[in-house]
Amino acid sequence: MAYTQKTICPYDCPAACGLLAETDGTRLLAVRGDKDHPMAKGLICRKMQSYEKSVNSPDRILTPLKRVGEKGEGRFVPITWEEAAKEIAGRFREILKEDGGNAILPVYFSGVMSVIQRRCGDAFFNRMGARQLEKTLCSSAKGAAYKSVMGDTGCLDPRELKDSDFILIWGSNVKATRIHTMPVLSRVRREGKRVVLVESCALDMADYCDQVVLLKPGTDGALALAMMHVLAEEGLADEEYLEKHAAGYGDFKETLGTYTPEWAREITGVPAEIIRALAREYGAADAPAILMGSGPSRQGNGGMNVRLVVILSAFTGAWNKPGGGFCGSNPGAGPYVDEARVTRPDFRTKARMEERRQKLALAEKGFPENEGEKGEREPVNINQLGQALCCEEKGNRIRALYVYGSNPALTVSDQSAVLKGLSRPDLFTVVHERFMTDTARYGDIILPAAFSVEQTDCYKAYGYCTFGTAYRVVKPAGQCKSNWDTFRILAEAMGYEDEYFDRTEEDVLKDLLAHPASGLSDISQEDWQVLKEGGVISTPFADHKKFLTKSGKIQIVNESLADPMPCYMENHGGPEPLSLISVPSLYTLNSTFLDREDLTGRRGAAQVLLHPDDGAERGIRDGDLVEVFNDLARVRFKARITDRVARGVAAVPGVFRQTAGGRSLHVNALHHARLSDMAEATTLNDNRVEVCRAPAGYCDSL
Ligand SMILES: Nc1nc2c(c(=O)[nH]1)N[C@H]1C(S)=C(S)[C@@H](COP(=O)(O)OP(=O)(O)OC[C@H]3O[C@@H](n4cnc5c(=O)[nH]c(N)nc54)[C@H](O)[C@@H]3O)O[C@H]1N2
Ligand SMILES: Nc1nc2c(c(=O)[nH]1)N[C@H]1C(S)=C(S)[C@@H](COP(=O)(O)OP(=O)(O)OC[C@H]3O[C@@H](n4cnc5c(=O)[nH]c(N)nc54)[C@H](O)[C@@H]3O)O[C@H]1N2
Ligand code: SF4
Ligand SMILES: [Mo]
Repeated sequence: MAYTQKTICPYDCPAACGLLAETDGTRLLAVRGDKDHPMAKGLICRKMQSYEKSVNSPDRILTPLKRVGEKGEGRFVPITWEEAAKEIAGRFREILKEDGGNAILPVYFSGVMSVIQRRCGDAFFNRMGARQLEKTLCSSAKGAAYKSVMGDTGCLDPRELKDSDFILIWGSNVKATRIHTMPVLSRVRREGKRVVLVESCALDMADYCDQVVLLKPGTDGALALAMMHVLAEEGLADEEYLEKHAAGYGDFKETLGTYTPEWAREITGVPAEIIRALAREYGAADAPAILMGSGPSRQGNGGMNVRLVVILSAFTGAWNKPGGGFCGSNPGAGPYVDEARVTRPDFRTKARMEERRQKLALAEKGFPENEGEKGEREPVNINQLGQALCCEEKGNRIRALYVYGSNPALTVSDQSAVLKGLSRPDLFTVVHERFMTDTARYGDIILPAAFSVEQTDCYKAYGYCTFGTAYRVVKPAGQCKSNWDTFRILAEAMGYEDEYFDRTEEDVLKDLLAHPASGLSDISQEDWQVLKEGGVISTPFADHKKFLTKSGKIQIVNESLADPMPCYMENHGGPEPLSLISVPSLYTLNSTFLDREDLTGRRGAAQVLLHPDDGAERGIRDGDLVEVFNDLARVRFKARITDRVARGVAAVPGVFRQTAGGRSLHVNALHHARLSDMAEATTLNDNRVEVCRAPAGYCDSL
């Protein structure tokens, strides 16, 4: 008989929606939104409305596999878990002995956004003393920039936007990535308040805004500076508030003189009168809110851009008013749970000590010191994975790669370098996956991964003040295993005897709840009951009037930064005439959901969006097959001509399979592996390209 059980969406999305899973005890039959969820109230996106199609997909990997073809070819044979674990542990032990932990690199990112399944591999690889990964593939520059101004002060929870009287959406495709904010936008507009969009590509959002300001990518800082110039010049900045609550306002104000709207026009492409009018409207509002996405931060100057927009959000004293301020960073009072109980940084110290003991023992026996072993190497930045895998330097060579919860062959910059690295015959690659992804095709061993409904975990929504627990709904299909269970098996094969690896994921969840961290320590008995049984609770909104910075003030000037005084900074740029940016697709989530033809079919062919003037200049018409190229690669797309992108922009929605339509490379092949000014983060929106019509004879099935 069918019944329902509460669960939580595991994907990389700010909402972590509550779901009701319908099951007969063995199969997931259907999924719908949970009306009891304190924020989503039953609203979920179209991607998850048929989650059972993914969970029950005939394309799932159901047994461990061993490669028999060439790397990337996709030919494998089934093996048992015992065989797989023995081979993996054998290879890892051999590499550890010869080159130490530096030569083994674990890669995970955002496949599953929970606490236990996402982070448990850290404990296993800490125990091994493996190479560390700098996980800055998404919004780290934005987070660091926000923190540099606001410290640990929580930003607005999107639910608070209902009280705002002017909403400025700054570089966010809300319809795709923040669907729960759409009703709030309609509501404030119905009340006669305005919503303005500052974007480089307004394809999905233009219909939901009163005005669209299209600017050149990477120039957000110039627009923010010019707006602050107008606010200061016309007495619209709240000077009393800023003198009292912001550090460095006086000095910053003195720098604003040169940042006129006319100056910004040259950089942003936005007419000076529009900048002036936008600043005046923003300055006249009582509680204006800026809702910022991560797109503008994925630039060589991304940190500075965000810093300036965050400062703008405080310039009129809006943080003092309900609904006013900044939305789009971390709103919660978390971290709710003590993640170190899962990640076990102490295991790394233990591993290092063991390594040192072994070395001393060898030295005593008269063995020469291993040439390659020079202590712990710098972590590998995930944005430079291709470079790291291709590096031949002695002692720095990665010999084994273990990928889980990520599909770097499609999502990391400089795709050609990533694929070249993955193709290395001497690289031992393990991929723990649910589907035969483009990364899995390069695996030596593939382990079959469980879905969220087949495992137990807890989730903090990163864009809202909610926290929840979800217990296993159905048994894993075939021989699939959760990350937790997989690392337990591998730990046993490695001979790790720590009590930690004896526990079940349910034990770990119990342990986390028994040691709550801030945000969970003083919740009500009813809320504890919800978490015990599986469900989501609301946690308090942050206090936006108390600034959790070192000085207790908003840090306009921050002496701890390379550039203490905020200023205009250029991005990396390049010689080609067009700026290439990525836009989240309505139908997929990075490379997740590529298994779902109902979604990818509606998404259609890989497109590049061009402004009509840019199309006309190149003789490109809507629907033409085109090549987008720069010094790194040439990649084919279907052109879509629209005045909803800024002049000078080539915008690419979504992530596409390497093998789709006979293509071998996709948009990430056009991305340099350069890093941002803050947090060494991705600069996937900071690449220049040229576009031309594809030469005749091209295959037209994209
Ligand atoms: N449907 C769907 N939902 C998703 C995702 C998805 O792919 N699809 N991705 C998930 C993930 S991983 C994340 S991180 C979140 C948030 O995902 P993000 O990637 O942060 O996306 P958004 O904030 O919605 O949108 C970024 C916007 O920035 C714009 N942009 C790019 N460069 C610039 C620039 O220089 N200046 C300005 N002003 N705008 C620019 C793009 O046009 C785009 O509309 O969404 C999550 N939710
Ligand atoms: N061109 C372009 N590139 C991008 C972006 C873009 O918008 N455009 N977005 C960037 C951003 S914001 C992000 S966050 C990154 C995301 O990049 P990735 O971290 O690579 O995320 P996904 O592409 O969603 O791939 C996640 C994989 O994890 C697997 N998975 C899911 N759950 C589990 C699990 O429980 N266990 C295991 N072992 N595997 C699991 C899924 O099957 C899927 O293949 O991509 C970045 N790259
Ligand atoms: S992908 Fe986002 S909007 Fe869709 S169900 Fe999951 S958390 Fe909710
Ligand atoms: Mo992301």
